[in-house]
Amino acid sequence: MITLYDIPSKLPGKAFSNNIFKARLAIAFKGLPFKTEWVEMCDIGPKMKALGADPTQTNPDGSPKYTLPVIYDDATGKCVSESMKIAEYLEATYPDKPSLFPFGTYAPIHLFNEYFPDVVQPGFIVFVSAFTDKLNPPTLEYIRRTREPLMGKKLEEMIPSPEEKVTLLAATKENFSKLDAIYASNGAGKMYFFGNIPSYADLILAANLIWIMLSVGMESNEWNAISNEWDGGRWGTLLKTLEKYNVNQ
Ligand SMILES: N[C@@H](CCC(=O)N[C@@H](CS)C(=O)NCC(=O)O)C(=O)O
Repeated sequence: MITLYDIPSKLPGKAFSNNIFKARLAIAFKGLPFKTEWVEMCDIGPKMKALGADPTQTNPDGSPKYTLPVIYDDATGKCVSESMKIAEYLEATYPDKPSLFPFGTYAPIHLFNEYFPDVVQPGFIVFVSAFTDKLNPPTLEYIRRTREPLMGKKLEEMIPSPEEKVTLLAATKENFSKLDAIYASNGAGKMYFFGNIPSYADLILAANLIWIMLSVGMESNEWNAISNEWDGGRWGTLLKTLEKYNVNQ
């Protein structure tokens, strides 16, 4: 059984992180049974170190930094850190399950993974700042402690004004339209990055759409616009076919 380490929030499904949704969707897409172990952000370092997970980044003081997602697979005894490495591990270890990298499409999917953060970048602060009141106190306190000194301001001061939000979302919409043209180049009716075949590229997109939906609120005008109006409803339609992989176990 695979254990997925994820950060809890006050939301009903607890999960909220875009990077961790990538791993959650990838495990479910493969059809593998798994369980979630919830780790508040302040506990990621000590818990992942004790588990023997690899760090993924470096702290400002030069020490190794641990991030989630991490998985532990008791069938192989392996611990894997970092969402793309997790997808590659699942593909290599479970080749007979539905393919995350159909026809060996590793390079284009790596490219997509590098490119995608630029698509959401203008709206990033809008989306992350909306989670502040949805986080559990230990995680919120950790974010304050680690981010406020770096940014030189309080979290509350990082929340964009309603006017700024409109501008940032308009810039995000423009980026999504460029991605829409890329998807549309496959031809009419072809929903996925590789045409009719879903892959990890689409899961990267779906993970971020779920994160955006939870951030702005499923019932909000923003989510209605993003899912039903932006790019002729492409993103909402795509998410409808992939949200079944947002499994909470
Ligand atoms: N490229 C990494 C990014 C992982 C990442 O930044 N994870 C965040 C949660 S979304 C984290 O664990 N942060 C811990 C921290 O900042 O201390 C991946 O995709 O796995």
